[in-house]
Amino acid sequence: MNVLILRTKTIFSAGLTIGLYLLTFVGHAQALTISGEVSKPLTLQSADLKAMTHTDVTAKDRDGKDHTYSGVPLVDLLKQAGATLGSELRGENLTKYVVIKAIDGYEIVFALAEIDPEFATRTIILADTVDGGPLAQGVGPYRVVVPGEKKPARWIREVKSIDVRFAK
Ligand SMILES: Nc1nc2c(c(=O)[nH]1)N[C@H]1C(S)=C(S)[C@@H](COP(=O)(O)O)O[C@H]1N2
Ligand SMILES: [Mo]
Repeated sequence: MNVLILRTKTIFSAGLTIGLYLLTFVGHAQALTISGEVSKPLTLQSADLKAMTHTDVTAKDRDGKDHTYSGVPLVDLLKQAGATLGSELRGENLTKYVVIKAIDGYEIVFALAEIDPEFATRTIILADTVDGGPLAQGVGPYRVVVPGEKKPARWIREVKSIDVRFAK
Protein backbone atom coordinates (compact mmCIF):
# COMPACT_ATOMS: atom_id res chain seq x y z
CA MET A 1 0.00 0.00 0.00
CA ASN A 2 2.75 2.44 1.09
CA VAL A 3 4.81 1.43 -1.93
CA LEU A 4 1.87 2.23 -4.16
CA ILE A 5 1.51 5.71 -2.62
CA LEU A 6 5.26 6.28 -3.00
CA ARG A 7 5.13 5.24 -6.66
CA THR A 8 2.12 7.45 -7.28
CA LYS A 9 3.99 10.35 -5.67
CA THR A 10 7.09 9.66 -7.78
CA ILE A 11 5.04 9.52 -10.97
CA PHE A 12 3.22 12.69 -9.94
CA SER A 13 6.37 14.67 -9.21
CA ALA A 14 8.02 13.40 -12.41
CA GLY A 15 4.95 14.57 -14.32
CA LEU A 16 5.14 17.94 -12.58
CA THR A 17 8.82 18.32 -13.50
CA ILE A 18 8.15 17.45 -17.15
CA GLY A 19 5.17 19.83 -17.12
CA LEU A 20 7.31 22.67 -15.80
CA TYR A 21 9.97 22.04 -18.46
CA LEU A 22 7.28 22.08 -21.15
CA LEU A 23 5.91 25.33 -19.73
CA THR A 24 9.36 26.91 -19.91
CA PHE A 25 9.65 25.75 -23.50
CA VAL A 26 6.17 26.98 -24.46
CA GLY A 27 6.90 30.20 -22.57
CA HIS A 28 9.94 30.74 -24.73
CA ALA A 29 7.93 30.04 -27.90
CA GLN A 30 5.66 32.93 -26.80
CA ALA A 31 2.97 33.98 -29.27
CA LEU A 32 2.49 37.63 -30.18
CA THR A 33 -0.96 39.18 -30.45
CA ILE A 34 -1.87 42.30 -32.43
CA SER A 35 -5.23 43.76 -31.54
CA GLY A 36 -7.33 46.91 -31.19
CA GLU A 37 -7.91 49.39 -34.01
CA VAL A 38 -6.93 46.96 -36.77
CA SER A 39 -9.06 45.23 -39.40
CA LYS A 40 -7.45 41.79 -38.92
CA PRO A 41 -6.44 41.07 -35.29
CA LEU A 42 -3.66 38.47 -35.32
CA THR A 43 -1.84 35.96 -33.20
CA LEU A 44 1.60 35.22 -34.60
CA GLN A 45 3.65 32.22 -33.58
CA SER A 46 7.44 32.37 -33.56
CA ALA A 47 7.52 30.43 -36.87
CA ASP A 48 5.27 33.08 -38.47
CA LEU A 49 7.61 35.83 -37.32
CA LYS A 50 10.67 33.89 -38.42
CA ALA A 51 9.20 33.59 -41.93
CA MET A 52 8.74 37.37 -42.32
CA THR A 53 11.30 39.70 -43.92
CA HIS A 54 13.91 40.79 -41.38
CA THR A 55 15.81 44.04 -41.01
CA ASP A 56 19.07 44.45 -39.09
CA VAL A 57 19.76 47.18 -36.55
CA THR A 58 23.23 47.60 -35.06
CA ALA A 59 23.37 49.45 -31.77
CA LYS A 60 25.43 49.69 -28.64
CA ASP A 61 24.14 47.77 -25.63
CA ARG A 62 24.68 48.52 -21.97
CA ASP A 63 28.09 46.82 -22.35
CA GLY A 64 29.15 49.63 -24.74
CA LYS A 65 29.72 47.14 -27.57
CA ASP A 66 27.93 46.98 -30.91
CA HIS A 67 25.36 44.23 -31.32
CA THR A 68 23.35 43.41 -34.41
CA TYR A 69 19.69 42.81 -33.79
CA SER A 70 17.56 41.24 -36.49
CA GLY A 71 13.79 41.49 -36.51
CA VAL A 72 10.57 42.29 -38.28
CA PRO A 73 9.81 46.00 -38.78
CA LEU A 74 6.82 46.97 -36.60
CA VAL A 75 5.27 48.53 -39.71
CA ASP A 76 5.10 45.10 -41.40
CA LEU A 77 3.46 43.49 -38.37
CA LEU A 78 0.90 46.28 -38.16
CA LYS A 79 0.26 46.20 -41.93
CA GLN A 80 -0.43 42.47 -41.71
CA ALA A 81 -3.01 43.19 -39.00
CA GLY A 82 -4.61 45.86 -41.18
CA ALA A 83 -3.63 48.99 -39.25
CA THR A 84 -4.24 52.34 -40.99
CA LEU A 85 -0.76 53.03 -42.37
CA GLY A 86 0.57 54.63 -45.53
CA SER A 87 -2.11 56.51 -47.47
CA GLU A 88 -4.62 55.78 -44.66
CA LEU A 89 -2.47 57.48 -42.02
CA ARG A 90 -4.09 60.91 -42.11
CA GLY A 91 -6.85 62.86 -40.37
CA GLU A 92 -8.11 61.25 -37.17
CA ASN A 93 -5.97 58.15 -37.84
CA LEU A 94 -2.99 60.32 -36.89
CA THR A 95 -4.29 60.23 -33.31
CA LYS A 96 -3.73 56.48 -33.16
CA TYR A 97 -1.01 55.02 -30.97
CA VAL A 98 0.41 51.61 -30.28
CA VAL A 99 0.70 50.12 -26.78
CA ILE A 100 3.30 47.37 -26.55
CA LYS A 101 3.10 45.14 -23.48
CA ALA A 102 5.64 42.78 -21.93
CA ILE A 103 5.28 39.69 -19.78
CA ASP A 104 6.49 41.59 -16.67
CA GLY A 105 3.76 44.24 -17.11
CA TYR A 106 6.08 46.90 -18.57
CA GLU A 107 4.39 48.93 -21.32
CA ILE A 108 5.55 51.50 -23.82
CA VAL A 109 3.84 53.63 -26.47
CA PHE A 110 4.61 54.76 -30.01
CA ALA A 111 2.41 57.01 -32.12
CA LEU A 112 1.42 55.15 -35.28
CA ALA A 113 3.22 57.87 -37.27
CA GLU A 114 6.53 56.97 -35.53
CA ILE A 115 6.24 53.53 -37.11
CA ASP A 116 5.13 54.54 -40.62
CA PRO A 117 8.04 54.93 -43.09
CA GLU A 118 6.25 57.84 -44.80
CA PHE A 119 6.80 59.78 -41.54
CA ALA A 120 9.70 58.12 -39.76
CA THR A 121 13.32 58.12 -40.85
CA ARG A 122 14.19 55.10 -38.69
CA THR A 123 12.86 51.55 -38.71
CA ILE A 124 11.69 50.22 -35.37
CA ILE A 125 11.91 46.43 -35.27
CA LEU A 126 10.63 43.56 -33.18
CA ALA A 127 13.91 41.71 -32.81
CA ASP A 128 14.00 37.92 -32.48
CA THR A 129 17.77 37.44 -32.73
CA VAL A 130 20.91 39.25 -31.61
CA ASP A 131 24.30 38.55 -33.20
CA GLY A 132 22.72 35.59 -34.99
CA GLY A 133 21.32 33.84 -31.93
CA PRO A 134 18.12 33.91 -29.90
CA LEU A 135 17.61 36.66 -27.32
CA ALA A 136 18.48 35.71 -23.74
CA GLN A 137 15.92 34.47 -21.25
CA GLY A 138 14.25 37.53 -19.76
CA VAL A 139 14.95 39.56 -22.93
CA GLY A 140 13.32 37.48 -25.65
CA PRO A 141 11.83 35.84 -27.41
CA TYR A 142 11.02 39.32 -28.78
CA ARG A 143 12.37 42.74 -27.98
CA VAL A 144 11.64 46.10 -29.57
CA VAL A 145 14.78 47.83 -30.88
CA VAL A 146 14.56 51.55 -31.64
CA PRO A 147 17.49 52.85 -33.68
CA GLY A 148 18.76 56.32 -32.80
CA GLU A 149 16.92 56.60 -29.49
CA LYS A 150 19.24 58.10 -26.82
CA LYS A 151 17.74 56.05 -23.95
CA PRO A 152 16.83 52.37 -24.37
CA ALA A 153 13.71 52.68 -22.19
CA ARG A 154 11.42 51.83 -25.12
CA TRP A 155 13.50 48.80 -26.03
CA ILE A 156 10.84 46.69 -24.37
CA ARG A 157 11.89 43.12 -23.58
CA GLU A 158 9.69 39.99 -23.51
CA VAL A 159 7.03 41.53 -25.77
CA LYS A 160 3.71 39.70 -25.70
CA SER A 161 1.23 42.05 -27.36
CA ILE A 162 0.73 45.08 -29.57
CA ASP A 163 -2.52 47.02 -29.23
CA VAL A 164 -3.54 49.88 -31.51
CA ARG A 165 -5.74 52.56 -29.88
CA PHE A 166 -7.37 55.88 -30.61
CA ALA A 167 -6.22 58.79 -28.41
CA LYS A 168 -9.75 59.97 -27.62
N1 LIG B 1 9.89 44.20 -20.31
C1 LIG B 1 10.67 45.22 -19.94
N2 LIG B 1 11.42 45.85 -20.86
C2 LIG B 1 12.20 46.88 -20.51
C3 LIG B 1 12.24 47.37 -19.18
C4 LIG B 1 11.43 46.67 -18.22
O1 LIG B 1 11.39 46.99 -17.03
N3 LIG B 1 10.67 45.61 -18.64
N4 LIG B 1 13.02 48.43 -18.84
C5 LIG B 1 13.40 49.35 -19.94
C6 LIG B 1 14.41 50.30 -19.55
S1 LIG B 1 13.90 51.57 -18.55
C7 LIG B 1 15.70 50.25 -20.03
S2 LIG B 1 16.81 51.45 -19.69
C8 LIG B 1 16.15 49.11 -20.87
C9 LIG B 1 17.38 48.46 -20.30
O2 LIG B 1 17.79 47.47 -21.18
P1 LIG B 1 18.95 46.44 -20.82
O3 LIG B 1 18.52 45.70 -19.60
O4 LIG B 1 19.10 45.56 -22.00
O5 LIG B 1 20.17 47.26 -20.59
O6 LIG B 1 15.14 48.11 -21.03
C10 LIG B 1 13.85 48.61 -21.20
N5 LIG B 1 12.97 47.49 -21.47
MO1 LIG C 1 15.80 52.71 -18.00
